[in-house]
Amino acid sequence: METVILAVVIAVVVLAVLGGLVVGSRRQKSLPPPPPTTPDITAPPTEPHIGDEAETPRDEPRRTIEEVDLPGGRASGTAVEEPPAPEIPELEIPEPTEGRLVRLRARLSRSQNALGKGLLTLLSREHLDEDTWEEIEDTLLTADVGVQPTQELVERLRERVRVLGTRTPEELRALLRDELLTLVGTDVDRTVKTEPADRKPGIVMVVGVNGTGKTTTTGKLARVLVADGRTVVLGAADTFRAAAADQLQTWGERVGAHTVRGPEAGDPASVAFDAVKEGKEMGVDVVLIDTAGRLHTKTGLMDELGKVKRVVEKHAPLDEVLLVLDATTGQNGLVQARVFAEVVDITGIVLTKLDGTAKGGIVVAVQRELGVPVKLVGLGEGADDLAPFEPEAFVDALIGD
Ligand SMILES: Nc1nc2c(ncn2[C@@H]2O[C@H](COP(=O)(O)OP(=O)(O)O)[C@@H](O)[C@H]2O)c(=O)[nH]1
Ligand SMILES: [Mg+2]
Repeated sequence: METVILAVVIAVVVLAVLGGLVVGSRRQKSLPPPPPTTPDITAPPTEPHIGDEAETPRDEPRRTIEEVDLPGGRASGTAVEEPPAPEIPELEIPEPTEGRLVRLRARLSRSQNALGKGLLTLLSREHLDEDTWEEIEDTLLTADVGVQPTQELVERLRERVRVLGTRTPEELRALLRDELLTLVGTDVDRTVKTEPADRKPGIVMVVGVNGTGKTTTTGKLARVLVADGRTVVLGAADTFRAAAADQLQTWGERVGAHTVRGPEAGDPASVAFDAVKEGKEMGVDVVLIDTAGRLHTKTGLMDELGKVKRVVEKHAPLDEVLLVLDATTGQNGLVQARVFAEVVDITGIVLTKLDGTAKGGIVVAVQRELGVPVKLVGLGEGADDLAPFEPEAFVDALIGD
């Protein structure tokens, strides 16, 4: 009798468990979580336990192979307990630099609409009266071309339009293109000097106010050089935050460029010195030095940048000092430019964030201000969104096809 009762009890328990499993697996079916579009790397790796197959915890969708995206493409379906061993990053092959500005010309659409199209529309008016010329002037000023260049351009346009008499849209376009090109300047050497004839490595220092895009530009420039077949060492002379050096190092690792860094809050000049020293020892072609821009007083700036320059030049003279300016800051950028130019000899300008502004005329203004050519332009946050500045391609982008 007792054995019968025991058998019944066991049977009931077994049925209850099986029932639970069935319900569990049904529940699982009714729970297909939409696969997240981005992998949740914060979720702990799941380890199979008894019962896992039957029921998925509702608060934690099971990860599938597609959802796991390990760096370096080492995705695998097996869950691991240990964090993955440090990856040797796969080297990227940057895009060739040839024709980048043409590829990125659509990014100048804001400037194109505000400046190029605006001017063409105004010039196409049947009667070019005083008011229209004033509007043309305003358009140029609003695009940050600057007062002096604006007056020059308007004067020349007025004269040429008068001589022309009747005008076709093609004639006007050609005329405007010509005059804008004259303002931007076609006869200046805009190559970034990285290869002195008599020694290696070439030394480039990147300066500018915090947030203008110095580190990004240094990283992008490293890619440009690598794309052109050169070897590069990076010097992280922004020692204010470890994150700044990390940021630069990440850029370097992507293309196989070694980054020299010092202790946090260490001496920027000695990092720069060491970078050139290591570059020499490694026999690389170019050393790029990223600097800090977090300098509140002109004296502080003088002291620090001046010292970096002096110390580096114990190795060899700097081949290029690039001033990075944020095109969206307009006249403020010009004030900054002036201060930097007093501290170090700027040899080239990098205008960043031209993709986010209608003020493409700043190219003209800043060259006038410093008497130094714009050599590179930043047209986006992408790794290859830095282009050599070509006046023709730039003006063509402004006035459209
Ligand atoms: N849209 C756009 N953003 C840029 C460009 N250049 C840099 N940036 C962004 O500007 C921010 C500051 O850049 P960073 O290099 O850290 O500036 P730094 O403080 O001068 O070193 C970052 O978010 C960059 O992605 C550009 O040409 N276009
Ligand atoms: Mg920086």
